[in-house]
Amino acid sequence: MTLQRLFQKYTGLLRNLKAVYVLNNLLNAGRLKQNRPLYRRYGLRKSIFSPLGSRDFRVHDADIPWVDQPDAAEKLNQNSEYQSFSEDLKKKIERFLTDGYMILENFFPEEETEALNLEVESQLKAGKTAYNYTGRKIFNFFENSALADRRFFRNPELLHLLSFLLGKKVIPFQSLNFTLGSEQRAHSDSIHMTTEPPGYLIATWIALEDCTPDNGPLFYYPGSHRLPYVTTGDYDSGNTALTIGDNSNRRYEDKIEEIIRQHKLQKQAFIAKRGDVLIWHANLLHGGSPILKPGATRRSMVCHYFAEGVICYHEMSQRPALLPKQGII
Ligand SMILES: O=C(O)CCC(=O)C(=O)O
Repeated sequence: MTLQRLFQKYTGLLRNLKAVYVLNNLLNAGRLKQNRPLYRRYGLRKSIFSPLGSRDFRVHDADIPWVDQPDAAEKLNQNSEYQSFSEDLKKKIERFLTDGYMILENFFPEEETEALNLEVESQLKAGKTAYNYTGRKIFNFFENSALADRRFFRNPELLHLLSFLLGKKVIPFQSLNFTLGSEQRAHSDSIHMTTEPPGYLIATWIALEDCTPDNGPLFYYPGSHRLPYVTTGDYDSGNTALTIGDNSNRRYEDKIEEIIRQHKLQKQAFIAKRGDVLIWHANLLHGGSPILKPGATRRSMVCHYFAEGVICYHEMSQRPALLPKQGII
């Protein structure tokens, strides 16, 4: 088992030590090398193996994703790629600007979602894959399954749309498969997967079975992507020069709850049908509803994508992201 796989199971003290991540960075030097020119480009003077966080970028680069620019809607009409999309997709892209998400109904046929569910189930049974330390998430199942990889994680039509939405080519970064709802509290992915310039992350959420109000559906807060990005400097993370604060994630989620109350954000549940895909903006607040029917399954897959040519890191754990080898530019 690689150190990284071992760490996915581990929940103890070592998780809080920045030095452990530095060691892991050194062991994965090949996957960090591409950061050297990026650090130079964005004026960052530090080792590619060092801890990395938003405090290292006191002034952000002027590059703002086009979807977040004030004249994004007007720019669309002059965009030839946009003109090539169907009328239905054009409307969804327009709504993405204001809502921070879009839903592609019935994107995957039932045979494909069924085949993926069977593969997940049989590999879990055979011990060829496993949940990580959360007990709910199966990390990077695409590494175990050509179907998960080619049809879901690297689906050409989705990659094309995601690259359009980010305005840069996307790098498939990570996938998570669930068999039960996550019941995760509201958060923005940008605290976990962060970029400089900010906003260059995007995700797909794929329903592998029908959702109901009681099997822990995904929820989200439309329009919340327009709020400022929350960083570890915005709440009492407990981080020190050498450690990540105890319960840093809980403290972050408390902060998000406060923001939701303050802005009176309206929650919406995604009662998805099998095969539906939801695409969310890097800063859209979302999470998993409580499972009201004990034992009810809610099979789904989440895929996260960074953009090429930006610095990718993990603000919560203050470390550079280890991009997959094929993503190296
Ligand atoms: O599927 C869910 O319940 C939530 C997943 C999620 O929040 C995430 O992957 O960031």
